[in-house]
Amino acid sequence: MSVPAKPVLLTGASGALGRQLTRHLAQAGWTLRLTDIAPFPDPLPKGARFVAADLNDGVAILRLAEGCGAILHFGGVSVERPFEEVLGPNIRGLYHIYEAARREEARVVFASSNHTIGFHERSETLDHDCDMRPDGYYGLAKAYGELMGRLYWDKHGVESVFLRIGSCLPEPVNNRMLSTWLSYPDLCRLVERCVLAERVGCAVIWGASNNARSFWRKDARDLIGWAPQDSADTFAGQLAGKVSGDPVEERYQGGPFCAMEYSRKGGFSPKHLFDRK
Ligand code: 15L
Repeated sequence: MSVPAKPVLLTGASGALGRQLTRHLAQAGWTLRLTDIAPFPDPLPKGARFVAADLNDGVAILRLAEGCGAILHFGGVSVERPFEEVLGPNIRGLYHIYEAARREEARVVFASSNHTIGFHERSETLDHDCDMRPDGYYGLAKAYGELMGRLYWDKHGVESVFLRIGSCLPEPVNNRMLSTWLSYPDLCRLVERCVLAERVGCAVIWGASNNARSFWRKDARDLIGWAPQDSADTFAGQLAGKVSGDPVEERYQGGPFCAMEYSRKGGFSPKHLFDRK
């Protein structure tokens, strides 16, 4: 595997995905600048240094990005939370990341999420250019991030890859994840390609392994040269019946995030004026 010419900044390095990426990319010989608001819990691998920082602190982010050729932005709140908790790290923080990328002429690989489109029904198969239908403040902030990247591409030529990550865990744990699961090795290979690909422009990739039950179809994977090698299909026997029993959760792609604080009255009646189906 090749090594990028410049150091790579990874935010959210102390989180589950950040730790996987750190191990994998350091092993491949990459020079990594790691950051997170929480301390890095593992021994620091060769070629990596860690500086704790809050994404709200624009000056700290600009300093961290100095001389970097790519920013892997995996930091911020990673689950559904009240708006005020999401606002700082996920909205203001994104602005700091994109300002740093503009200054350094760096490429951004943004850990977006399936929760940008969570209110599409599970019966739909989506392409990268489908409507955004966020299922909470977290998904909304990820949608904002993708649009922020679009703005910086159109106005400043900052390249971005938006990874709409499904469920990135060691193994799928329920029926929904037979569609949404992304293995750690597939994630690592995907991020590698996002950085090493010659040109990416402003691209969306569905972050899911090669799952037969996938909700998602077209994206920019051929452009960056990535094909997932793992699949949730091998877990189908044990997980097919593993459902929550919540009708909102089971109806929509975003699953449990859709059901949180759900208060729409009248169930799914077609009488709803704004129902699109
Ligand atoms: C995400 O975006 C979350 O970060 C993660 O915690 C999972 O809930 C995942 O989506 C999912 O939808 O399974």
